[in-house]
Amino acid sequence: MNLRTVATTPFEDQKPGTSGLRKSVPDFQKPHYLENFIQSIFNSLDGIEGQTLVLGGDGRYYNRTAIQTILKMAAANGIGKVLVGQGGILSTPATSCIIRKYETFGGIILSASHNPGGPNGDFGVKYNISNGGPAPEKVTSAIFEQSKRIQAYKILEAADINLDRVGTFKLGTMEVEIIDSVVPYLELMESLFDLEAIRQLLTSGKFRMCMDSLHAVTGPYAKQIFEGRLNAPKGTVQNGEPLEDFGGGHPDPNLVYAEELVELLFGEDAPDFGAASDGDGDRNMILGHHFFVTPSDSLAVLTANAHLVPGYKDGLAGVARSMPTSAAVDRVAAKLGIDCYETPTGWKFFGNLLDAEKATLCGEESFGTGSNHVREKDGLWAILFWLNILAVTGKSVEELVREHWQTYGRNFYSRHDYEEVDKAAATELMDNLRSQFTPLKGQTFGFYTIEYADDFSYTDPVDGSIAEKQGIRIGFTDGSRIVFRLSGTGTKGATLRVYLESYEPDTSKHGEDTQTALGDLIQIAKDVAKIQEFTGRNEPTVIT
Ligand code: G16
Repeated sequence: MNLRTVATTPFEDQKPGTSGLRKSVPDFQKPHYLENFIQSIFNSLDGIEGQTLVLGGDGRYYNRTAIQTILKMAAANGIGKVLVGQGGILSTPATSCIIRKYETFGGIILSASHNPGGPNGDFGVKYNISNGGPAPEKVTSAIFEQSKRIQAYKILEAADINLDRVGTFKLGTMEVEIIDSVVPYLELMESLFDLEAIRQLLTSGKFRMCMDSLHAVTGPYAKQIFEGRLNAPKGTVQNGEPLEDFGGGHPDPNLVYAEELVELLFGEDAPDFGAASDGDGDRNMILGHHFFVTPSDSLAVLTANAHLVPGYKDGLAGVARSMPTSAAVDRVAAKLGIDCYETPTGWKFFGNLLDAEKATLCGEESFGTGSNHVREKDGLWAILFWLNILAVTGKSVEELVREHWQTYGRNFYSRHDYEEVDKAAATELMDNLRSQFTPLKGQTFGFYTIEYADDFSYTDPVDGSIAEKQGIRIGFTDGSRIVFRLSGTGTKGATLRVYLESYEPDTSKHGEDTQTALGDLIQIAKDVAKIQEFTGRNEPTVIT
């Protein structure tokens, strides 16, 4: 076995985005591209020699190839041991769970999350730190700095490791342990939820559920949990076989991309409960019989009912939501008398709040919900949380949500995405909005008067770090909001996200269609941001 030091030159585009480095597979296949980024991670981490790392991915195309390369580079860089998910598969929340359980130095997750896969799809690399969560900005910035001045990387010349056999192997002096990742994850779920109550619900003959893994990473986990441990009928998990191209689908659990599940839940003879998760298993979508739960409402409902769930029955330290997420959870927090934190988009911003025990539950409008049990959002955890509440209350999803609105009022909420627009035009649109902050204040559009217009900036209450320009907010005097952001996870052009929210306390109006209720705000957003003028588009590509 030979240790090689390979000369290389920097790539200029290795700046991690909202969640790690995401590029197309052909980008990652460029000679030295993956190696440069991995070496930059190793170079940026002090004291990594002799340490243990976790490594796995969502099973997308290039996962296995990348894992073999990373293992050989880890061995050449003096890493002591790497724990790898069997078959190279590890969901993002399971990776977080394993980092925490085995107290490893960190972990590398190979995923482009909800982005499509396959030879022309996307791939991604994310580094997680020892708390199990995404690397904070100071770490990702250090990695980026290393990537700009890299001149060489180290790699061991060795045969590939068999990723499919559980066991311990040697790669040079480094140990590689292939582990079954479902077992530690299931153990963690056992410690949080009343699985017996859920099992009784699922086997009662009176309740039917469908879980759609969208041919992505949660398939093996979901089958073992729902059809195995919880005795749900075979076939409860659909699209449960992880495929390298996700069966040609877009592994994003929303109303547009999880259409098979949506058709089922809104069709004739629909089941009582439907759920989906994304490419790497951290996102979730919750559906009831002919009913969609927005991620913002989901966070609020989980918070209001957490006392019914064993792992959270002693109360919540606090809650946190990303800024564009609706304020539904704020109302629950106020009633419970706990703090509610508003962070920038990106799960990494919750890490400090969770570590400092300031927040117990966290959530984002982008179909992410999680808690302090790991340091990532967790799709299957959210689904089990919902099932636990349904099992204890005996209510339907719709009943729970409607009763919630009766108590707290309804935050009508929607996100409009304009995908793959010209990057320069999208940047100009944002800059143009910024230039209008002062004149916009006090302007009236029909019933709505603008109270403030600003750029959201966040000071972390734990370490004082500051994140600026985290989305443009336009707030109205009645509490309604429009938020504009450019996505940090896309790989083609730019994606303009427009988040719309209005609050309705009047129960008699809670049945209104969301897009109708938000109609005026939708038009104001288009006019104020001059969306058509800058992007050439008048309608969004995805509405959730
Ligand atoms: C990532 C982050 C989330 C963020 C989402 C959307 O999710 O972990 O915190 O909300 O991206 O980000 P953006 O609006 O910038 O595209 P995931 O599931 O892609 O890892």
